[in-house]
Amino acid sequence: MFLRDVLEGLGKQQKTLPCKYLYDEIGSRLFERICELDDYYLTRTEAAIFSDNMVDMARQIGPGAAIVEPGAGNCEKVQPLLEQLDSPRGYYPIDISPEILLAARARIIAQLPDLEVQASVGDFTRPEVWRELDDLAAGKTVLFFPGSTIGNFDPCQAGELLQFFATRLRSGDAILIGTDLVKDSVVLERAYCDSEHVTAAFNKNILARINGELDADFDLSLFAHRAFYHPLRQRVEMHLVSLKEHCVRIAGRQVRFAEGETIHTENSHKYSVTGFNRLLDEAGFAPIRHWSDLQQRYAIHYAQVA
Ligand code: AVJ
Repeated sequence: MFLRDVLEGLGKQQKTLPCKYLYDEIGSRLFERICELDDYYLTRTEAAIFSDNMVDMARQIGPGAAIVEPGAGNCEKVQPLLEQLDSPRGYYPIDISPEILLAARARIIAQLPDLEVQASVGDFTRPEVWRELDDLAAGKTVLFFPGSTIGNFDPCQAGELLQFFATRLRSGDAILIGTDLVKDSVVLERAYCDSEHVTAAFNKNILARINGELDADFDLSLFAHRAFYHPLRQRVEMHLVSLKEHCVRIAGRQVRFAEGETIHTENSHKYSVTGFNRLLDEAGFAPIRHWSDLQQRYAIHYAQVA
């Protein structure tokens, strides 16, 4: 529950907020704008890897596959794949934002009228939303998990999530998953601290959301966006820094902020190809191959349930 998660996160020594709450309708739209920024190379690079290798990927997946997409959002990335695949069985997007998901579903149905499309609204890390997909007709299922979404989870949780995915699948089923690669910290930090301040607005929106939904009085002008690469943890951390000592009221409770104290709002983990293959392997997916860009900024992995 939102209130419980917020109070729990802000009650910790290092204050945190679960990053999934960044993605309400406004947050999801801000994130779409981030994806179009020059500084945010991830989306563009991934799209280029897909378009350069789509025929190859469709051949690797083979005919009659069902595509399940956890965290599908606007479902735009999957479209070229669905068009390239040999007679796909169906497309099953899952997302927590019903507005964006249902609009996307209508668009896909209009563009690919012969394809079965069934959208599930919910948190894809919870078993409930997968129950509706339990009886997908026999045949190969491929999880489509682009966008480096897996990077939001720390490696331990990421391994657990992949394992959770693997147990939802049958032998021979597969995952097509995008990961941002470890690289120069200047390039990484520019991607999360963009010159147009869209990421700052995206980060602060979580406070606006708490104000709107939980009867709180965060003053957004008292917080600054901060993002930095942590080389040992191999992740970009996103924080909101309190600019002075003050108190915030949330649903009748007081939360105190010291000057310079931060709320840790998101992690974006980076992997090497070998590091990610190890994670896949430990989770029950045999890594088959990967595609990357010339600059080795980003990788798309294909792995199969043993
Ligand atoms: C949606 C998790 C892939 O980590 O790059 C982008 C989220 N946060 N800018 C990422 C994000 C700030 C994004 N992912």
